[in-house]
Amino acid sequence: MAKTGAKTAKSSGRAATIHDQKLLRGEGGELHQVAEGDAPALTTAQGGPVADDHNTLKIGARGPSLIEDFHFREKIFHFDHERIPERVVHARGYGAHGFFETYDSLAQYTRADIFQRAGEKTPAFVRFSTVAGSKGSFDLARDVRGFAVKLYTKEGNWDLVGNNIPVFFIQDAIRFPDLVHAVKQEPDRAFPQAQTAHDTFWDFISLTPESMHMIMWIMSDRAIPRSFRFMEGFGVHTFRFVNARDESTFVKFHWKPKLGMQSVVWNEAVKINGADPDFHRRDLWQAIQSGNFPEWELRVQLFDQAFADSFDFDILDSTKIIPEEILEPIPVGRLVLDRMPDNFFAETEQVAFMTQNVPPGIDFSNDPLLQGRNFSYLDTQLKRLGSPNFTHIPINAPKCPFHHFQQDGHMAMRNPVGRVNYEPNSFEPGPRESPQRGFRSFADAEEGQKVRLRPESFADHYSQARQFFNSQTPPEQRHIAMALTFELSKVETPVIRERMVSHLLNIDEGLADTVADKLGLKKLPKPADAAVATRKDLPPSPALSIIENGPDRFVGRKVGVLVSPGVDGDLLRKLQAAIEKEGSVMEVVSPKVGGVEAFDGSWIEGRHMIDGGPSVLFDAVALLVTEEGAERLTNEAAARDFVADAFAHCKFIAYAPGAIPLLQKAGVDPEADEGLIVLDGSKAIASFIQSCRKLRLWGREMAVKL
Ligand code: HDE
Repeated sequence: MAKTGAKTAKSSGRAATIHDQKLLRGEGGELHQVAEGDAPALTTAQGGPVADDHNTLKIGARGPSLIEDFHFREKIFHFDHERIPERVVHARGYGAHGFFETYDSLAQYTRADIFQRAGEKTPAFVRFSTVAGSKGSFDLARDVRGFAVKLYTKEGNWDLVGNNIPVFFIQDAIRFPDLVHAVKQEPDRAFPQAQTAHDTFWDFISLTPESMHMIMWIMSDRAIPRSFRFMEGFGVHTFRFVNARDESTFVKFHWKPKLGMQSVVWNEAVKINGADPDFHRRDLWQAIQSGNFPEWELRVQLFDQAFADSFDFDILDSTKIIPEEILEPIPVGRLVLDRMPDNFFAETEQVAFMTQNVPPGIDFSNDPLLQGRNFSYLDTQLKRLGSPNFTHIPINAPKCPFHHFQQDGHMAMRNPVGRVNYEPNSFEPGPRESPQRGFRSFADAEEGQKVRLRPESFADHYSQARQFFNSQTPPEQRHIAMALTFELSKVETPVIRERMVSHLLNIDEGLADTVADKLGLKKLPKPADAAVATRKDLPPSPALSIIENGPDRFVGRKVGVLVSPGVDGDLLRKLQAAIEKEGSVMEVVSPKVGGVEAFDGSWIEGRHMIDGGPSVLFDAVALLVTEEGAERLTNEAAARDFVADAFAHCKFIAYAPGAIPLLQKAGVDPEADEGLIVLDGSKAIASFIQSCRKLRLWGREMAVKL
């Protein structure tokens, strides 16, 4: 019986896979002979060479499997344990390596080594993320983006665990679990995924007036960024710099993207999520792999206690900003991302950020949100990574020398060597504590009673919300109104919608009116009564608008060019040259992905077929189609959508005269506005590129009623 089984395995079992066939062909013999020759032998995790990786050990070819099959057992056991818990928030993220370069010495303010020498380069790892969605959710959720930076300084890791929005929903960390429960999927039905547009979120928010400033930000275009590369980042809390004389200066950290800020519109975001759920990941991957390294400038707002005392709001309150017009952020260095991780899990998934990782010279303020975070991040790493030895994982290990006596525990990769694992001791000269070089907490004088109180100075929840709204351009204000309407239209409980409108009345009456009208409220509710009396009318802060601070450059952006057979090859090449000269990328969208033959007989390679390359994936589009091609494309819904969406999303559209039938069939008047540019030569190409620098033609928006 056993004899027959062995024979069957040899003759039919192995030859059954492509892998085997390839190897057999290569050597013309047995599988193991090939493995021992050209390729390294496959082994178990214990290092034992494996003879057969495709068939479990059985009694006969069709018989039961044997427990004795240690290779199968090990392989399936390891597979069954591949997942670790996803982050409870910020589960979906994407990271990259790079460096931070210090501009000038900041020794006057801080003794942190990273800020002592001009030109000093410090290795960095950054992880961007969405907050609410699971690991596999889509990139264009309306959400805050995490902007977590790990700087491997010579005095240990400094983690600046920030967001792309400078304020937060709550003032005290004790409320965080409730906030997160409310935003995540509702517990009975387990939906919606990665969305704030549901009852429990807006119920919590409408009962939490301190969240109103943040609500303005997350209902703005900031929550649907075009790319990680075009986002700002913020440390959010007030921190401290402490210098060698133990003097403290308050500091707020800002990251400014070199390529300027840019967002998408909501209708576009929804479509991107379908067309390419990995849109932000792919964007960062492509940019870095092609050598276009994204860059941010670190700027700091520095202030002393006297400024803090004179400022309208409490600098310990994370629901408030210090407007840049009041306190100018000073550039202190730049962050460049220039290398993707070798392995996503090993680096991006296992990276452990902790707000409490600060080097000597950087310290905390009493912000109750920050204080709570300092407590939370260690727990979360133990839960996620499973052992107190998570600092042994290379991505989390410091890159400077380190010496301590922590030992043992699960997965200990390195333990103190020798006899001595304690200090002080009389056997070894070190390591020893170092009052001079070590971290010394700023010796702030504290006294008071133990209380659970929110300070009065945290009470004004509407002034800065109103200031943010008033600082937006009209299209941006419209987007906020539409976002609120969309979100609240998904709320099924009418009283929650009304409660939200009653808060909006305290922010801006026009905004409240519009939202109430679009929601079909019969009459306006009474304004929410929480602390309205304290509301101030603050001057607008132009720095808060994305559109006002547009880059006026098209570098780092992408143009999609729709082509048909017979396209003018020369014009296409000229267009490509102009786009690339601008520092942007051109991708060809063609009826078949292989490409098309141009009129001059040259072959134009396609990057996408029309279904796979909708215009939402691009910043601007060109329609280089012949009249015959255009006529044919009018029959394809994807081609009509390509044009109609580009127009509706206020993008610049260049078109060869032959494209007119396609424009018309898509409902776009070829002469509707200056954003439609006839492409009939080099001059027109230049004017198209010039227009693209504005990124969008917002003047069109009212006409298309986005
Ligand atoms: Fe976090 N946050 N957070 N957070 N947070 C986490 O740590 C927490 C807050 C932020 O890419 C967790 O490793 C509390 C503000 C980012 O790996 C957890 C509070 C800001 C990331 C945690 C806050 C952030 C996290 C979950 C209220 C902006 C992703 C997984 C006091 C300044 C880091 C993890 C990465 C992640 C706790 C509020 C930013 C549970 C208790 C405010 C960018 O520890």
